[in-house]
Amino acid sequence: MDHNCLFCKIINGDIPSTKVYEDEDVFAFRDINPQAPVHVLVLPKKHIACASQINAENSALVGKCFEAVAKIASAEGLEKGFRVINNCGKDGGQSVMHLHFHLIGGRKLSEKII
Ligand code: DGP
Repeated sequence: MDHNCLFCKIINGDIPSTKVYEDEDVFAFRDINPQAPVHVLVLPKKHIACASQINAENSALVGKCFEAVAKIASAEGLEKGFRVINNCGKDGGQSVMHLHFHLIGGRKLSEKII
């Protein structure tokens, strides 16, 4: 745990959140500023600052996050599809430096970024 990290504090229960999923390695909660009817942040419990820090030692946790994405999407009724977004670093628009994936859905999403 990084004691200066907002998301580590949420995972640890020091800051409240609306949890939607938890297992040994992954935690997921609703975004405070939802951009769609379903907007869940899915993250590894282990503090990894951003996607540029993914390596051979920790990449399995990314797979675990995407296993959770599939489970949450099913539980949230997103059979028609959804979008997963990761912002990395300053130019990528990342505001909280704990690796996380935005799971967004529940409506027809607008214009693609790429
Ligand atoms: P990003 O910009 O990709 O780093 O996304 C950070 C997201 O985290 C942003 O969509 C808002 C959300 N967020 C920030 N602080 C809190 C909080 O205290 N609680 C919850 N639930 N979400 C938060």
